[in-house]
Amino acid sequence: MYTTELQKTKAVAGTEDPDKLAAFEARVAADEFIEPKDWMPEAYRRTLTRQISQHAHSEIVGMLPEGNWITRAPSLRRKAILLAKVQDEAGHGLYLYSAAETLGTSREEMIEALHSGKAKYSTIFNYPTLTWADIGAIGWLVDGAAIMNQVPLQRTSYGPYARAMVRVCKEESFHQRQGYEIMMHLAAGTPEQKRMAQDALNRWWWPSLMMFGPPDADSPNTAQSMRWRIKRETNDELRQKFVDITVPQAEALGLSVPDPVLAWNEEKGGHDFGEIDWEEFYAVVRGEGPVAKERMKARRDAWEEGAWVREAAAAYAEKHARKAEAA
Ligand code: FAQ
Repeated sequence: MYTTELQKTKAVAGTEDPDKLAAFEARVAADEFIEPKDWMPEAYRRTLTRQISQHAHSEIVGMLPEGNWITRAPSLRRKAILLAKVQDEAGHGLYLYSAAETLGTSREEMIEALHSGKAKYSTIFNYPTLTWADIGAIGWLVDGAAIMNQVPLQRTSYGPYARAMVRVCKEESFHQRQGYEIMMHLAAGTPEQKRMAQDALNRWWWPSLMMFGPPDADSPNTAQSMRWRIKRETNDELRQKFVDITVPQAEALGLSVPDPVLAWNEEKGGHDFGEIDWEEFYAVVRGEGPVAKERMKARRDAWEEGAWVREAAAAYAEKHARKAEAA
């Protein structure tokens, strides 16, 4: 990893004005926020555009697995909560696209990159939601993992991204609790409901651990992103924290985490856990996830079917601009 890190630093230093680069690095090291009009190395701009836009895509594609259950929620209360949660995810996507746009890439370009398969979105949203318990498991585990990753991003070095994360984290916290509450009810319900909760945990546990990305040793972006304080903690550090917080929550539910080697390690003050199936992870990243094709088709269809709304909004804005000019 050290060699890669060194090579990357040299590559950045080789193409940028050394004085500007040094001043930029000093500001980042002093924990100052970098703002849209500030000078920044091109590689910093590129990495942020990649990460923020992929984060935005994840929020938008992430509406699909849960949206699938809005019409089948078991009560009016559950339906209202789920509807609000899915709408929140749309809002997160919009803040994030706006934050990414401040770096100079248009929303149309970002969306085109998603629809053409060039841009990634989180692997987790390529798994199907088979039962109502999956909605509980997503809130508890997926939003739980998202919070673990996003709380440090409130201190990321790019101002617009950091500020978007403050609001997003508040909402994710409500999402996590609503998911855990569903799991509490199911786990304390009939034997069949408890089985459903356990089955959802079995299916969502490992994909949730994959959300944090490849191990640090195999993560091409972590070293540079940590130095530029885009990422404040590494993939493995966050994954470990997530396991340590979540295992006691599973115990409180009376459910078992599907990992036979999971054990508390007194010496390291954390859990040891089993090897993640990285082949599965990379296959899903390549677009081979169980419902990847359905997800992308749903997104493209929504984009095409919504064209008339975008056209009407643009025509309305133009009409008002003309009126304002004439006045
Ligand atoms: N899925 O070198 P690294 C949510 C890619 S939260 C797909 O470690 P990096 C809320 C990575 O892009 C979920 N691809 O990369 C919600 C890179 O490829 P690239 C979204 C992944 O960026 C809840 C390559 O592997 N959260 O949606 C994944 O330093 C419920 C090498 O990886 C965020 O996006 C993955 N899991 O670290 C919504 C958080 N992991 O781009 C609805 C912000 C890695 O070079 C319902 N993002 N890859 O071609 C991050 O913190 C980082 O980007 C990581 C990856 C940690 C995801």
